[in-house]
Amino acid sequence: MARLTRSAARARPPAPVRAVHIGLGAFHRAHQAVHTMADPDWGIAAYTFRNTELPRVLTEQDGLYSLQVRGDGEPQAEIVDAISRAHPGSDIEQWLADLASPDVALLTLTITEAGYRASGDGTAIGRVLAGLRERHRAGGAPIALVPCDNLPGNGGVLRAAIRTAAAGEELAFRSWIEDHVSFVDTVVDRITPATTEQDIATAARLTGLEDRAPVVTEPFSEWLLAGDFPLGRPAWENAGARFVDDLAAYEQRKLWFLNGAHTLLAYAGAALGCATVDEAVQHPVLASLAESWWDVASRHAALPAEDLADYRQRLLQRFSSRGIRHNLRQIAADGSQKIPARILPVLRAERAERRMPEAPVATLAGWLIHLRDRQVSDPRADELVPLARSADAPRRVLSTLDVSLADDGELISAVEDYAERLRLSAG
Ligand code: CS2
Repeated sequence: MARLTRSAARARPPAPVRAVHIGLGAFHRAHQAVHTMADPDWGIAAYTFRNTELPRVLTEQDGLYSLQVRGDGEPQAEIVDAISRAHPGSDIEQWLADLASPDVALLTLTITEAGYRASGDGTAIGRVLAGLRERHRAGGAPIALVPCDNLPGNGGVLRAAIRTAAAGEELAFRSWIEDHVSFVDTVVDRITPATTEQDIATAARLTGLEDRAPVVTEPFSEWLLAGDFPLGRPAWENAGARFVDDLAAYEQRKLWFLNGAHTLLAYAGAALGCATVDEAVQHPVLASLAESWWDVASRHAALPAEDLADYRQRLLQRFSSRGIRHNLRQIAADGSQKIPARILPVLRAERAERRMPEAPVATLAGWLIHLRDRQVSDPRADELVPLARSADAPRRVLSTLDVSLADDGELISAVEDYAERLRLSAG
């Protein structure tokens, strides 16, 4: 079988690089790259500082890969041709040259929630700062920075991270950042689990070509953006992106309803023996916990009740899809970075009204069990795992997220009791 390349796939030649991406993984390839493909004048230079295998494989395939869109019927495969070049993070020279280029108008980022916390050499924020420094030196064309991670106010979060990292830099550079770098806020949505060996076999069957880097995703896709693009942008709206003035209400809907339910299912679901999202939503206890989470979140969300009801309905369908095997373990990673955005705003609002909502309590209890019993992947694991195994664990673990919640004695006992309940039901 022929290898997937531009000539084998009869694809167009690579488009000129006008966008750079950092964090080349499955989600970027199912989301921003697909939107960019809708405008043939824009090509992406994509970088990853994590997985060195992927840029090599993509380079062998001229930047191409197949996207398997799995709904209820037979999966559909399309070849995505938006990536003109793929680079490992060790290509630092190329990275600096790309960011210095006035042909490049924007940088998109998928560096995970945790990526915005760390600065310094070798971190994503450190690389972005180095790139901006080079751009300033090379003439200082403006640029738009477009974070695509699940954080409230992600444009502002990125701006704050860059400002902090730039604190020791020259004044001229710092003022240039303030005046010429635009930080765009976004809400991104497309469920995209990690690719498996079986997906590679399916890609070959569907495309007739050997593709070693396919991506599997769902039919649903959403991208909402607010902010300026001083050197222009691809016509992402051709692929359904929407440009709005204020994202706050949509952000709540996405982060609380979708990601919050994911996090609930990841922890409570694993404690009850489930492995994937579709399995968890079939479990009667978890299904009713998800409904109760959506009821509670609806009380504090800004969008009209009918919008929220439709969104919930749609989420249930998306979560139940048999085509997408989304591992709870993947969602369970980095809880310390996810819970504050997804669960705590609603929990705080409920506690302020003296209610004790079951679903957030179940999430925290499940997280505690996860930290005690499983292999923990979290930037704060070294601190969290010993705390979770200590006496007084619920209070000490919660205090790492929010000290005021840790002072809430009723909440602490509720979490403790729920963890015991989950443990007993798991048998
Ligand atoms: C998930 C998200 O892994 C996780 O934490 O909740 O990756 C989720 O699938 C996406 O945000 C969907 O848009």
